[in-house]
Amino acid sequence: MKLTAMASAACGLSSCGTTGSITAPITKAGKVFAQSPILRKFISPLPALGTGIPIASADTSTVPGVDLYNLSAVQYHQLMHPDLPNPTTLWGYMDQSTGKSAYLGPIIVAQRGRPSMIRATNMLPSKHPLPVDTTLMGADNGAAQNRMTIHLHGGLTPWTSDGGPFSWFTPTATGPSAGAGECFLNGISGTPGAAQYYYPNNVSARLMWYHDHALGLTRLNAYAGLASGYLMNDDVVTALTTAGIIPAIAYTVPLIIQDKSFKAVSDQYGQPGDLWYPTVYEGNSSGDETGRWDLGTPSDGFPNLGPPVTPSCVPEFFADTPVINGEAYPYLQAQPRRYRVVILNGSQARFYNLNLFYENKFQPGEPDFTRGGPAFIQIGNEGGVLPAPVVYNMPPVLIPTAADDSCDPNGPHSLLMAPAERADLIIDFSSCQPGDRLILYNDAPAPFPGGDTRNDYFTGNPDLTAIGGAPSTVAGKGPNTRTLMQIQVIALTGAADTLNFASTLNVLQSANGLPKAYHDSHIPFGEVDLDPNAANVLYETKTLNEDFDSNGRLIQRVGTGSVLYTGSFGRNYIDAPTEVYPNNQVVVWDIYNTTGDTHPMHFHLTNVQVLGSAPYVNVGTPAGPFVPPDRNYAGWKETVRMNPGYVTRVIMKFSLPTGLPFAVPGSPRAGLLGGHEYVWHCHILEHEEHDMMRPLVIMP
Ligand SMILES: [Cu+2]
Repeated sequence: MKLTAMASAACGLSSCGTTGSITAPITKAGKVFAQSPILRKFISPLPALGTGIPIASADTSTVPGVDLYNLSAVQYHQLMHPDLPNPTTLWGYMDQSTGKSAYLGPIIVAQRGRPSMIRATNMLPSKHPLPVDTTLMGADNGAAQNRMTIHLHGGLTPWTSDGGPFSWFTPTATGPSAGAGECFLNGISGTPGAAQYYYPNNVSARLMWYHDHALGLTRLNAYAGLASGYLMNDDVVTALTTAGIIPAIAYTVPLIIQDKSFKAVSDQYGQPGDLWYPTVYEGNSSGDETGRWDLGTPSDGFPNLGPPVTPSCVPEFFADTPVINGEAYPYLQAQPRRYRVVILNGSQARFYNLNLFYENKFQPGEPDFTRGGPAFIQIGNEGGVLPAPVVYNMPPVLIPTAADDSCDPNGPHSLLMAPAERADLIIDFSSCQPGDRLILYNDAPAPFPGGDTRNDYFTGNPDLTAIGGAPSTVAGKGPNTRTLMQIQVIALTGAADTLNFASTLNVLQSANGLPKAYHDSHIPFGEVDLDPNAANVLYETKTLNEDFDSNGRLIQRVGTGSVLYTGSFGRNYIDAPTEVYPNNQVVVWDIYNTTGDTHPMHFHLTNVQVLGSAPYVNVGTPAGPFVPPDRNYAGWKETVRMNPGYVTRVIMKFSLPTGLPFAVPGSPRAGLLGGHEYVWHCHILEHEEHDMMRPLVIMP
C-alpha cells in the first residue's frame, strides 16, 4: 500500500530515474525539450485593461435584465514580443460586436446580482495548433480536435452552464452526443456549433476567469489562449473605491501571469514564434537520468500498453518565458501613487513566489536583493475580500539554494501563487522617485516544491544542455522565469494620492475597513462562515495520489480513503462517483496528499474555507495538530494549495443555484444518478487532464 509515497512528478536529477524503467535508455541526442528564441527583456509595455485587453461589450436588450455577450472561439495571430520572428498562432474568444481578437480578451465586467449570459459560437479550425495526445480520454477514438466548452472559473453556476468536461461541442454540434459531449445540454436550437451559458453572478467582487474545460483538450486549449478575464464588481468594493480607500479603475492593473515557450524552428505544428508544447514523454531510464519524468510499471487497473507514444501528454509543463497580459517580459509605467494590482496565475503548472525589488543599478534588468520595493497589501483572493489585510514586505524570498532547487512548501514564503490562485493587492509607489525601476521577481521552484533546475531560468544560471536543459541565460535577455516584469516609475500626473501605505493599512485594518467589507460581502447574502461542529456535517477522507498509467507515465489521481485499485487510493475520473450529496450538504474533507507535489485543488459550484493542515504518516490519521493556513487563506477560497505529506482540512456547503429563470435537468451520464454534475480537480492543467479530477454530484 503506497500510503506515504513521495515520488515527485518531475523529480530532481539525483533522486530518481532508476526505478521501474520499462523502456530502453533515451540518448541525450533524443532530447527534444525546446527553448524559446532569445528575447530582450522589458522593451514593450504591459497590455492594459480596455486597450491591449479589450472589455467585452454587453447586449442589454435582447434578454431583459441580462448582460448578453456574443462571442466566437477563433484562431488568430498576435505578436507576443517584438523580437519574436512571427505573430503567434492563438485560439481565443472574439467579441462578435467588434470582430477583433486580442489575447486574454475580451474581459467581461459583471455586477453582483445582475446575471450575464455568453452565447459562444465555435469557429475553431479542425487542426489544433498544439500536439494532441490521442491516448487521453476524450481525445481518443478519432475525436475532433476543435472541441470546446467554457467554464466560468469561480462562478457558482447551474451545472448545465458550468462548462464541465463532458459538455464540449464542435462547430457542427447539434445536441448531446451529436457532435458534442453527453452533457451538452446548453446548445442553441437551430444554431449548430453554439452554446449558451447563464451566470447568476451571485458572488462578491473578485477577479474570475472563463476558460476552456473540454475533455482531453483543456490543457492545450487554455495554453493556446482560450482563457479570458471576468471581473466581478459589487457595492462593497465600489464603496471602498468611491471612498478612495481602494484605488480607482484608472489605477487598477490586472496582471495575468503565464509561462509560454515559443518555437525557434518550424515543426509539423507551426512556424518560429508559434507556441511550443512538449510532444515527447522524456522518461528517466536506467543509465540515463537526463529525462524529465519517471517511467514505471503500470499501476493496478492499467493494462500495459507499452512505452509512451508521440505525441504524449506530460506530467506537467514548465515553459521558459513569462508572459503577462499576453506580452513577454513587459514593463509597466507607474506613478508615485497607490495602485490596485489584481493578479491571476494563469499558468499551466508553474507557481510564483512574488516580490518587488529595486532594479540593480549595475545590472539592468536584475533585482537588487538588498533593496526591497514597496510592500504588497493583499485585500482579496479568489474568494473575494479578505477579513483582514495581509502585508508582504520584501524579502523574504525563497531563492532556491538547495542542490535540487527545492524549498519548504510550508514557508516562509512571500506572495505565493499556484495556478488559478488570485491576489487583489494595493501597492503604494509614493515612496519611489520618477526614474526608479523595480523588478517583479519570482523564485518558486518548478515543480513546487521539489524543483528541477532545468525549469528555473535566470541570468547566469549553469549551462544545462548536457542534461537536456537550456544554455546559460545572458544578462538582459531571456529565457528567464525569475524576472517577470519591470516597473518604471514616472512623474506624478494630477493630484497626489491622499493615502499612502501606512494610512491605507490603517484604514483597512480598522473595523470599518476590511472586517466590515468582508461581513457586508457575505452575511446579507446568507454566506455565513461554516461551523465544522454544527449538526449534520459530514466528515470524509480524500486523497491525492500518483501512479503509473498504461504507458508507464506518471499519472495523478484523486481518491477517497478507501481503495478501488490495489496499491493506490487513486481513482480515475471516469470511475463511479464517490462525492454524491444532497443539496445544501455541509462537508469537511480531510485531503491527504500522498504525492511529492503541492496541488492547487479547485472546487466547482462552491467556495471553501480552509480550516488548517497537519502532517501525517498514515492516511486517515493526522500526526499532529491542525495549523491554520496562511493569512491570505482566511475567509473563502476556491483554489487551495495542498502540500505533500500533509492533510489539508476544508469545509464547504454544496448549494445549487436558486432563482434561475429555467429548469435544470439532471446529468444524462450513466452512473450520475440524474444529479447535477460538477467536478473538483487539480488546477495544474497537466494533472487535471491526466487524471486528477473527480465528479462532484449534487442531488436536487
Ligand atoms: Cu496537481
